[in-house]
Amino acid sequence: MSADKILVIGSEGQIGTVLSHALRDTYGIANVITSDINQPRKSVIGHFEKLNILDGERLLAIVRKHKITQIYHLAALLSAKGEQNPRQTWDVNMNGLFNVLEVARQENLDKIYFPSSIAVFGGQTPKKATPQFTVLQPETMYGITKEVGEHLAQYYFKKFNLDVRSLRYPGLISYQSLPGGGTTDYAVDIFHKAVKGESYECFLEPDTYLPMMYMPDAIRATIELMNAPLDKISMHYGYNVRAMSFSAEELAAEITKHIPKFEITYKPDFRQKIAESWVENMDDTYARNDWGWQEEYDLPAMVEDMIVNLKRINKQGSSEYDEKMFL
Ligand code: NAD
Ligand code: AKB
Repeated sequence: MSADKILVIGSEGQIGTVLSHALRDTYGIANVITSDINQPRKSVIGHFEKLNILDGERLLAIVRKHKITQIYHLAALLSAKGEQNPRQTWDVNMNGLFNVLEVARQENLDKIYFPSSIAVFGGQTPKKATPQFTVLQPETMYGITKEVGEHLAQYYFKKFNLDVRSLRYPGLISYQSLPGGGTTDYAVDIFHKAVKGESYECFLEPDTYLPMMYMPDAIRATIELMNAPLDKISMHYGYNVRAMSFSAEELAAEITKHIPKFEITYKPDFRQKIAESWVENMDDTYARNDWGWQEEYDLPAMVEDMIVNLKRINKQGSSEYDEKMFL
């Protein structure tokens, strides 16, 4: 493992802040280089490179400078932000991924991680126990870029032997970092209001079910997938991975077990239509059989952990990401 040198692209985002920390724990601070179009927060440790992923030459220079062997490519515009600027979403999500794959091919990198999403599914996809291989037909630009990205990942593996791996993440819930413009963001925002003793106005209908996952499970799934032997990886499309599914009213009910005065109201907006085009829960047999995926957090365990940690962070007087949050 000591020969691995990792570049995380999009390290300032919801996943990047937590994943970079976990990778540094595994590979050592000096072996994980973080990068983002935005400057890092002051408390981020380790080496950081400012990078717009659309600048392929700078990406190549960074890979050569640090002798990178693996890239975790997280930079993207998510579903809700993506619908506000579809063209930029295509550009960042597709050309950014293309730059990563091309540099990885030219420089003969060992492995690439590219996160896909439940956004690859569309209104024609079976909603329950959604199979790995099924009709996709995504209805957002974000989902379209994720579906094409999955095809590119499989293509680069077959054609160039580049080991690209991918997960179809559900909506991710974390206390360490805030989400960056998705449809599942309500399931994080709600906690920030609840622990402050405030009510929450939800932008989805009360009974819309979506697949969700707690960040510790998502980070573990990512690292387990990347560390699995190649002969256990039966495909380089995004693996379905399941942890929990709930509606906003079910989440609110679970929160009120800890914060009885918490109240939720509903004012659905354009994100409702996006959520309705996604699925309720996925069949993730391939992930379980191929590389042993098993979630740890269900809804009650996730809610309890979120509230405990957000209360602790609020008490420390810090609402922003900070290395201290991981202690
Ligand atoms: P985020 O929006 O929180 O973070 C994305 C990061 O990418 C940001 O720090 C942003 O500054 C950076 N970025 C944007 N444009 C860039 C560019 N041109 N060059 C370099 N950096 C750029 O997103 P996230 O939630 O951390 O998601 C990371 C990845 O995981 C994305 O590919 C997303 O599609 C995928 N994903 C996330 C979720 C989720 O619930 N968070 C679910 C499914 C898939
Ligand atoms: C979003 O809502 O856009 C993301 C995702 C599920 O990909 N959280």
